[in-house]
Amino acid sequence: MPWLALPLLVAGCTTPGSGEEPGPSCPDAAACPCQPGQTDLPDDSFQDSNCDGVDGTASAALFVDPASGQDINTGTREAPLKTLSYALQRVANQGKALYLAQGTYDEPSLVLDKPVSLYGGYSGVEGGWARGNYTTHLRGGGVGLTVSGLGKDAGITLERMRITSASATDAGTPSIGVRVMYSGGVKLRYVEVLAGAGAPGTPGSTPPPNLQGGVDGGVGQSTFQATSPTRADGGAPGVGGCSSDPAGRGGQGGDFLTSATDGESGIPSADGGIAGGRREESCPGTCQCIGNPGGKGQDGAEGAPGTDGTPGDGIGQLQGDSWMAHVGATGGPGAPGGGGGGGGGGGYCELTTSTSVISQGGGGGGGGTGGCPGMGATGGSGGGASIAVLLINGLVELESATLKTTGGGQGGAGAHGGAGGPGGRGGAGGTAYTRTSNYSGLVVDSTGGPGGAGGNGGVGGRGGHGGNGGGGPSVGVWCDATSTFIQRDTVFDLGPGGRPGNGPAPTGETGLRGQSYQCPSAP
Ligand SMILES: [Ca+2]
Repeated sequence: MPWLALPLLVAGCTTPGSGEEPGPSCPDAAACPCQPGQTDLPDDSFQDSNCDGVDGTASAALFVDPASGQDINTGTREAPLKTLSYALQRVANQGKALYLAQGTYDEPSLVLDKPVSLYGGYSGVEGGWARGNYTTHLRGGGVGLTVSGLGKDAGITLERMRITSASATDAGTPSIGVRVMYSGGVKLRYVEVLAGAGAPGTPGSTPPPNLQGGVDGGVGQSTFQATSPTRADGGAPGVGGCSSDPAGRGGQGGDFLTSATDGESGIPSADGGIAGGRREESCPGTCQCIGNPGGKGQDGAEGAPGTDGTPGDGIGQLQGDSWMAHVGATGGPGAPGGGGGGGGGGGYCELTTSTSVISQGGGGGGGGTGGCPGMGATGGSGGGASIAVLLINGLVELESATLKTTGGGQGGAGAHGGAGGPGGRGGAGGTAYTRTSNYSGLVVDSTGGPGGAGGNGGVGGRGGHGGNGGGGPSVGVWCDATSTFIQRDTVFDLGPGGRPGNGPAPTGETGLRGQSYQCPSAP
């Protein structure tokens, strides 16, 4: 019945009252008339194709308006809901899409876990639900929006929305604009995503100083009577403690016709004290005689510092359902301090005019052993990432999307290495007895030289500095091994990668900056 088909066509393509002549094509989409019963999805020319008064199908949607909606409402145009989270609970039972009015939706932990499309760009109640360049802004938390658990082909669209994530505040944590997990068939059209800044990384910590010192050297022997039966011995070196480098024994004091001896060297580099020389005096010119003192042993060498921890990278890794920073390595322990040198023995004294008037020198003190090594400091953690779209087992299609990142956080500074313990103290040199005698009617005092003090053990080497954390990455799309995305006309506007930590260890890596990371090339 062709006569019946023609009037239907005419009616279907004529806007009542416009007088517009129908045509097969209606070339100007905005002027194209509506037809009741026609399929009407929200489209790019904002066309009401089924004459129900909105772009899209009012009966297939719940309406949400943050300005004038109420969550006790039914979700119609006249009585819209207020929050996305409540609308998502409601829509799960009805299988509808959500039509979103302009305005800001402050919903910090929104999870889209039902196969529901979100269409923004509506004016809302005040504007009669016209659709156009109205800004629908979902302002989320550390993750702007999570899409989760929709299976391989959810068949959903997020359209004409601005989705922002808050800058991260907990040290080293990321800010992620949109996270799609375990969901495929997710399309983002005319969506602007802005990830906030990643948080700065955690600094490392310096361990407490190692209080364990070296072992003290022994005291040199003193001469204790007018004529000691034996020479004064040098003090024993300290033995034990952390250091395996021996300290030096003190030198022996001098005796009549026998020179004092030098102190032994400490290992690796502390010289022993020089022996005091014999000193002669004649009387009556001076009726007092003092032997030359032994030299002090040299202090032990400070232990070498530990190796610095290697810096963390500026990439980090996925962990569970999120991203985590890497940490700079802990520094190595320092080396123990070296042993102190022994003190030199004291010289003896004699009167040239009488070999019977002599006195012995004291023994040198023993060297102390080195102090215990300092511990390495812990490294700084990396700065948090700024990721516009994170995909974990996600398959996403981007069309005319704008992906922005604010930038990665600065890496935490590796800490200073811990201080080493003090060296053992060198032993004191032995003192010498003063001998008083009469010689040809004169009173003569003669005193041997005192022994030199032993050298102190070296300070333990400080621990290595902790590695500096890397800067946080700044990435448009980050994929795990099971994710990919395809895109058309995507604009990337990426903030900088974070700066590395600035501790004393070598500089770390600046945060990675790139449009995508580990995403396979589009099929
Ligand atoms: Ca419509």
